[in-house]
Amino acid sequence: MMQVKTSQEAIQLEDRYGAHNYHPLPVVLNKGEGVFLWDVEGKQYFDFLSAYSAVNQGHCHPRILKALQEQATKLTLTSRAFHNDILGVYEKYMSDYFGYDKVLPMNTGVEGGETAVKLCRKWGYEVKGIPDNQAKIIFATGNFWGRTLAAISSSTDPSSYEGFGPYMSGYELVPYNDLETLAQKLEDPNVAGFMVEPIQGEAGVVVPDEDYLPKVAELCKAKNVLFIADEVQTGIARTGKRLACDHANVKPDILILGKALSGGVLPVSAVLARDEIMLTIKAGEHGSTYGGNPLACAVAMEALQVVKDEKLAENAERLGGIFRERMESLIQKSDLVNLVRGKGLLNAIIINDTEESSTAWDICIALKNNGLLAKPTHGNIIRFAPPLVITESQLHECADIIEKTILDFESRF
Ligand code: IF1
Repeated sequence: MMQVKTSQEAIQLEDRYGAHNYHPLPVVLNKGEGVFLWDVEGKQYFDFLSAYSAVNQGHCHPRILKALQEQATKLTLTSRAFHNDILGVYEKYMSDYFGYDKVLPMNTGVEGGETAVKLCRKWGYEVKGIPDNQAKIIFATGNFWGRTLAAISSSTDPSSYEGFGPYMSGYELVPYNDLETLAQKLEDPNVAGFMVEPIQGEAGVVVPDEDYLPKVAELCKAKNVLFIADEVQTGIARTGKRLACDHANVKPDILILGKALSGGVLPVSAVLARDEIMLTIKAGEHGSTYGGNPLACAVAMEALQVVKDEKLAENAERLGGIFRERMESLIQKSDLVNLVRGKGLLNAIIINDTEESSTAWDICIALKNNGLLAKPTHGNIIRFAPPLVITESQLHECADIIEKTILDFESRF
């Protein structure tokens, strides 16, 4: 097999033979361990993106790799045409861990979202009694739940939806964190569900008011509408609790998980719901070749056990507070940073420049040169999301790098 010798060579190969559907930071990685990544030339970095919160347990976690390796020598895939000896064990583990009657296993986060939308519509027709093909699902502006046509049909970000129409019908939009508009939309008897991120990731780590999620749950219950929480990015301890919804003590009717459900080892997603909702989908009405495969089951159970055993939610809660304090003190010293926001170890800083400016990107290049990898989301916002296994001293070391980089950057202009 061909081996690249330099970063340059790897980038050239991707440019020539790969679709140009991403614009990555100019760094070529070939090793990951815990909070660290190394590039082809051997330079070490702190990972402050965690593959968009898929590597909460740290890169190549030994326990998760061991679970993968052991299962891989026994049985990797049966498809759902037959039973196997680990799927039921996994389904019970997930139902107990998150407190739902049943789980529908899928692979990517967006397949989880698609599954939630199909369950919600089916429940709308069979349980709520919405006339056929009239079911509506409400989404919040600024949402991001993936790249399929059903997902981009709810998007308000032109870079997600432009050029891919026509779009899915039966969707309605309300402003995020706006209860009044949501209450108005819920008056429509054909509304089956409201799908929302407890904290909007791609929109730039937008944290809603304290009372938003509790009121969403209350309004949905009052109008017999399903509250669907997309915890693909905020779940699995990222925001300092098992789920971001746990901060608000609310339990969504449908819960969507992905990313760190597998600790960054292979794509695993899941949708959880009570029987009244889950059993509206009958045999042969939904599924996926790899959904719930034995490897995914083994890896996901170990990935979730690691979250519990290593108290990753508690660590994220504690260190997230310290990180935001460090950023607040940077804001005092810098005209370039306006604001820090987030929960647990899902945070972002807002750069004092226009969305169109390259400032945030240029700062991320400078951070890379100083040994820390992060990437802007939406122009002038830089997301900081390290693996939840980071230690307090490593966190301070990273905050030092961020502070030094931004103050040096500022002094140059
Ligand atoms: C890209 C964003 C983050 C997600 C939420 C579902 C999905 C995602 C809340 C779909 C996926 C990823 C997708 C990736 C970049 C990244 C991302 F910038 F795109 F929006 F994290 F914020 N729900 N987010 O964040 O999960 O199908 O990807 O497994 O597409 O560029 P997926």
